[in-house]
Amino acid sequence: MSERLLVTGSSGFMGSNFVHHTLADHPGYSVTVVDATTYAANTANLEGLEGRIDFVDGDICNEALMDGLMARHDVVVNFAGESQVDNSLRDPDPFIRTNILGVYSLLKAVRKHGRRLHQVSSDEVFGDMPLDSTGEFTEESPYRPSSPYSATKASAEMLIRSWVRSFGVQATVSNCANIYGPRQHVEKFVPRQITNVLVGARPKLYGDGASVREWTHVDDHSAAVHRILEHGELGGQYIIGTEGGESSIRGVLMHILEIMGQPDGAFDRVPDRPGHDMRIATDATRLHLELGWNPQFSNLREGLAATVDWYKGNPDWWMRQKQAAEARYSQGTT
Ligand code: TDX
Repeated sequence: MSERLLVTGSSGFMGSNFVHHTLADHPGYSVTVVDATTYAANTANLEGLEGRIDFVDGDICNEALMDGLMARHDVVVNFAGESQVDNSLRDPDPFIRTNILGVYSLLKAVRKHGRRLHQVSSDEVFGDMPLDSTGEFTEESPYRPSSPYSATKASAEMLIRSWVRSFGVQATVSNCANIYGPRQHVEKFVPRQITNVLVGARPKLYGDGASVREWTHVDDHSAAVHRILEHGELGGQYIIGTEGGESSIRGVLMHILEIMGQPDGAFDRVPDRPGHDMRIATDATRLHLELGWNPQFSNLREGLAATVDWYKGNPDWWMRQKQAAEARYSQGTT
């Protein structure tokens, strides 16, 4: 019998990529998807998969729904969550609810039915490092979240750890860096700037753009999660990061401007994000050595060029959410 996989947050950027990846490369799974269709979802992301997967419209905070779903699935991969730092600064409520209480609801169902949970978490749980630092976060690093967003992701991980230890729940956690690629919501840095250029607006750089992140392509992220599902140690934690993928935000913007034929000064500086994480860098050695995962997209410029092409070719996908996202930015802290 095939393994029965439940994917939450399946209509978002990373969740939908994972569903496509699963159907293409891991035919041993039967797949059910569940999504609350918040602003971050786009039902077009799973178009064409009717008949190949089961669709459920629902919220991970709905305990009765999660209980019923876990009764008939073997493993749940949780992509559902609020993920934009700036939104969490404007209103932390949905973050507390979905990112903490939603994971609590999943834990209850997984525990009751003796199933497995994989939690998609963030490298932002570790906080940041000074810009002139050279170290990298590992799975052993202390948790020092800076924003309401990262505090809720860290909280969920704490719940999971304690459920593993106290109740023997089968769970794994991955911490990814900044993921980019096709179908990412335009509130995030890379698609925001690409679509700004496409609509004739200027890209927006927080402060001087010196903050540093590590960049991983979404296809590589999906492959890494499958490695963990297949070979990961239960109760284990794996950082997903791309060696050599570290770049300042300004550096990423310079690539985008060059790829899109813009002069390198064609952007606006806007006030910095409060509490802004300066440098986040991770060490994914455990995933490489123990599970043999290696990213396919190791050249950031090439990955960005392919991403620019996707946004150029799919204005209908992003135009509506662009207006809504920019309206949110215009009332916000940044
Ligand atoms: O318009 C912008 N201008 C800008 O300079 C935006 C939206 C962002 N930035 C800066 C802030 C960050 O230094 O770019 C960097 C990246 O910003 P985001 O895309 O908002 O991502 P970040 O805050 O780094 O968090 C991301 O990485 C970890 C994801 O949003 C998280 O969900 C993930 O867990």
